Amino acid sequence: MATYAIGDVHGCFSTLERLLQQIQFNPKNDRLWFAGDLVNRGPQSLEVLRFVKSLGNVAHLVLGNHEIYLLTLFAGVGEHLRDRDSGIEAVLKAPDCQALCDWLRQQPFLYEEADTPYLMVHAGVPIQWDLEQARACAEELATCMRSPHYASFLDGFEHYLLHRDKKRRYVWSDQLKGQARLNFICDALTRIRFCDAEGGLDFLHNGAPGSQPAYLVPWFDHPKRCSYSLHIIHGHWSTLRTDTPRPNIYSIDGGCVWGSNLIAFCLETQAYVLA
Ligand SMILES: [Mn+2]
Repeated sequence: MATYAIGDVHGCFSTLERLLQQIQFNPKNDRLWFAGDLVNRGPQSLEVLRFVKSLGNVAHLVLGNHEIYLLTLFAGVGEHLRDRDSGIEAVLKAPDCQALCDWLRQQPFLYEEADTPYLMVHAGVPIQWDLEQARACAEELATCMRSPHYASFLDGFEHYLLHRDKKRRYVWSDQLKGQARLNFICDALTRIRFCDAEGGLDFLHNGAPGSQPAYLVPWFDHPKRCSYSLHIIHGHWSTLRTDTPRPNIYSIDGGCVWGSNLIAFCLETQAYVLA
C-alpha cells in the first residue's frame, strides 16, 4: 500500500501511464493524489480526465489554474480566452463533457488526510494563512464552485485576470468580501509563485527562484510564512526542481509538458519517481 502525489499532467496521458507502470500502481492497494493541472497544453486532456475520474476514491485531486480555465470555457463565460488548444476543445466537444466538468466542480482546492502530515494545493499558500485559514479559504472557494453561482464567479475572475495590474502586489485581507475575496483565494491557491516583504502576490515574474528581483521571494521561502510547520505538496511551478529541497515543501511539477518529467512523490517513503 502506497500513496503517490503526482504533479501537473497537462494532458500527457502516455507519460502518466508510463509513470504508473514505473511505480507499479495497483488500484486495489495504492492511492493517488493529483496536484491539479490535469488538462491543457498537452495532447490528451480528455483521456487524463476520464482516467482520473474513473479511479473514484482511489484518486484525490485539487484544482489548478488550468481546471479553472476549462471550467470557465465550459460555463460559457470565457469566450474571449485565447490559448484554446485542441486538447481542451476535445474535452468541450466530448459527450461526457458535462459529467467531467460537474465532477471537476466538486473537487477541493486543498486536500489532506487525517493520518498523514501532508496537505496538497496546486500552487501554494499565501504567507498570512495558517492551516485553519487555508482550510477555510479553500473551502469557501470550493463551496462557490459547487454552487449554481460558479459561472458568475468564473466570469468575474476572468475579468479580474484580464485587468489585473501586473505591477501591483495583491495582499490578503480578511476584510475582503464577495467576488474580490474569492478572486484572491483562487489566484493564490492556483497561481502563487513569488511574493514581496508584506506577502503581496506578484504576477509579473514566473521564472526559477533566483531569476526574480531582490524585493521578491518564493512564497515558501518567506520568513514570516504562517504555514512553516506544515508539510505542503504543490505543483504549478515547473522551473522548481526537487534538487533544491526546502524543509517540508514538496514541489512536484516536473514540467512534463515542456519535455521534462512527470513526478510522483511517495508520501510514505518521501521518494521521488520521475517519468
Ligand atoms: Mn498551474
